[in-house]
Amino acid sequence: MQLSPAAACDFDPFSTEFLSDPYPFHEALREAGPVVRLDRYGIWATARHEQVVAVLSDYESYCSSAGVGLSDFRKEKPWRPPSIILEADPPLHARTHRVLMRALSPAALRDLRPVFELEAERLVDTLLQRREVDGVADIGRAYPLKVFPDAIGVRSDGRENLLPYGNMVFNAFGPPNELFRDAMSRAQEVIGWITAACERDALAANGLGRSVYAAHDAGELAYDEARLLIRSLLSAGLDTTVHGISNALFCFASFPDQWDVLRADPSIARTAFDEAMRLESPVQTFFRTTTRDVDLGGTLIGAGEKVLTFLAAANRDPRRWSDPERFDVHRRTGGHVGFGHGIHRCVGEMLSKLEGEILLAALARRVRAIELNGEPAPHLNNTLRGFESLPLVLEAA
Ligand code: OVV
Repeated sequence: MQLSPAAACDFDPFSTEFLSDPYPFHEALREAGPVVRLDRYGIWATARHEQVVAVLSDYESYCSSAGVGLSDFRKEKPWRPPSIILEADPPLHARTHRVLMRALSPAALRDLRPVFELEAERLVDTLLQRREVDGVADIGRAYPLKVFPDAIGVRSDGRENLLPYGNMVFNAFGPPNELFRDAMSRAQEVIGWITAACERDALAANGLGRSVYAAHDAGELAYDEARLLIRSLLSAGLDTTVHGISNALFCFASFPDQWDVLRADPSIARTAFDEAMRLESPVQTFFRTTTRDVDLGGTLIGAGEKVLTFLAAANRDPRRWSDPERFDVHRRTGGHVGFGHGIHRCVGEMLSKLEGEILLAALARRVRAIELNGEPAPHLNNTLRGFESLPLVLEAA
């Protein structure tokens, strides 16, 4: 193949302007070529589905152990000890991945369904007494903040540290900008609480967290590795689902005909949630680092370079999706990269879909209409897309 120079581009994908409304920038990035050069940070990037999948499929050429944010761990000290699953390559990754996949497998999650359903019904009871609600505070945060820490077995005191920690983690994948600095303002106490909450004795005996320590007891992991995997669950498991659920509500408020489709058949709630994760992906971006010279979409990239993959742009690439901006709960969502792709694909996918499916189905059975009740306010984060508030009116069925 003929190698061509990539288009240079001066967007800052971590600026307020970009993060507030990324989609016009995503389109420009996709149209600029299969690979672009982002001069401001001296990095490569791709916003097309084909190349994003190519990068994420080839974990030998595009590694994670140099960090999956802008910072190159080979040159800069990471802000915390690296994750031993997210920021790791095989063979370490294979060993830790196996443990978390088992801890979060469908079999492990089976007993959670009735608990999640009960909590969803309780939440809908209180929502319908109110009519005017905030889709973020009252639903998107309220539901995962109850069911997720309970499922893991996190201690009940101090749970208010969980979202600030996730906000730190996901801002830290970007540059050290104001978002990052603000998120880190209370870092010491938040990290202190998280560190303590990851210890075996801090976890409830019957939670999913303890099953990670069972792998330590079986000799698969060191104690400190088990602790770091609990930290991964607490890092990745809450902000993502908070925004996932809030963003799904935003999709339905923006496409009211699709709420009618779901109400007519709440059994499609899981696909509907997945379609929302395609259209309004909570995790917008991740980086990889090249381990050798590579040809990506006809552009030569040298070894040791950072490559930014725009997952959310790939999820709206018209080369892959028909009518990509349309929210269609009957769409065949397979192939979207909102949960990633390849060996690093989200290990919490089944847990997040259990939350999304159960909550959307409970709402669909009892809410006739979801309407916007004011301007949604974005929650800006260097990696996550979501809302700070989402004023809604819920009409009882
Ligand atoms: C997927 C993800 C996001 C953030 C943190 C982690 C993983 C982790 O392993 O700590």
